[in-house]
Amino acid sequence: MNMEIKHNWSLEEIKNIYNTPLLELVFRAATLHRKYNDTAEVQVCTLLSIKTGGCSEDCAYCPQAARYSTGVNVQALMKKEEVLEYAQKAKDAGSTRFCMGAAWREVRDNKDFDRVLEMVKGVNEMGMEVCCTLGMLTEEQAQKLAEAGLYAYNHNLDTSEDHYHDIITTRTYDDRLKTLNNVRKAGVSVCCGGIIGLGETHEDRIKMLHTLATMPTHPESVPINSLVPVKGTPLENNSKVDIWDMVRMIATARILMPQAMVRLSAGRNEMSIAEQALCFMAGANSIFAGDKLLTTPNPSFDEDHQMFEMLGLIPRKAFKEEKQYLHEVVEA
Ligand code: SAM
Ligand code: DTB
Ligand code: SF4
Repeated sequence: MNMEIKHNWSLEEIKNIYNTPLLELVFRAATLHRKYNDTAEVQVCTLLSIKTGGCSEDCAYCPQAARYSTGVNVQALMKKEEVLEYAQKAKDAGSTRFCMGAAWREVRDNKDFDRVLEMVKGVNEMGMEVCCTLGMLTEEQAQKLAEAGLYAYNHNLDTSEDHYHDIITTRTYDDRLKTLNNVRKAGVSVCCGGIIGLGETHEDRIKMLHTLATMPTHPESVPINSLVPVKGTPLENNSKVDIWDMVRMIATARILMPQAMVRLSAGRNEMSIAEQALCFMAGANSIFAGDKLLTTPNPSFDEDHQMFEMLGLIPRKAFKEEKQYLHEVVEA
């Protein structure tokens, strides 16, 4: 493990970083970003919802929860062949990571899970980094996914432990941490971040970053989502996230976890190129590409291609950090 990477951040230290005057904060984050990463490179990940809607959980932000009327069409688990076709299209469009999302509370040991394992195997064989986000996992399930060739698992903390109960009541923060631990133990790369715009305080954001940055091994990817308010969800009327809050969050995450891929995730559809450029300047180096996230709109491949040209950014190659990453897992 790189000894320069700090894991014992105090809340006070994080608060001071988060509250630094914005341009100074961006400058500090950009400086660290240049030290640890190739700033021209941005990882392009494609998301596909392989099982949509009808979820039993009550996550207040989520259009896929069965209990809210959001107009999302419920769709059973897709066929493997269909998923592999999407993966090939994503690869042809320059994506190096393919992330499959399922609206499940948790994975169950049944035929559907066997099919997901087959999908993981297929995408891995295509030479892409395979990621899944399927809800809670046991240690054995994480192990099976790893054996099938899973590269990363996305499981977000979403908000601080204190604010969690106001957003989700059907599981606990501890459940989330247990799954993350199971993923880590299986040697799978961890993708874990959160959402801003849920009605949380600055203190909540600082606490969530504290939980992430004090993990014994930092998540390899940290997605920062800004709430996409969806009609029919309890948070449909939440106000739009201020771009400066997004920049502040990304810059702080970059300073705390300098080697992580910080992902500018949900919310890009509402942002101008200039706003996104500020986020890249502040240390974001990963995006979700394709005109749909899971159920909500996202900029098209063409729009993103133009943005990359304009800003001089290049898509990062797959498996680039593999050796270094495996080394860290062994030491974790
Ligand atoms: N069911 C699985 C789970 O909850 O882990 C996987 C899919 S879930 C949709 C993945 C993540 O998407 C959530 O943890 C949340 O961070 C993000 N998300 C969902 N709806 C969102 C929204 N409306 N705006 C921003 N992010 C959202
Ligand atoms: C993450 O942090 N953001 C992505 C991915 N992980 C799975 C999901 C965003 C979903 C936004 C709402 C939707 O499109 O349904
Ligand atoms: Fe279900 Fe995941 Fe949506 Fe929560 S975030 S309702 S667990 S799909």
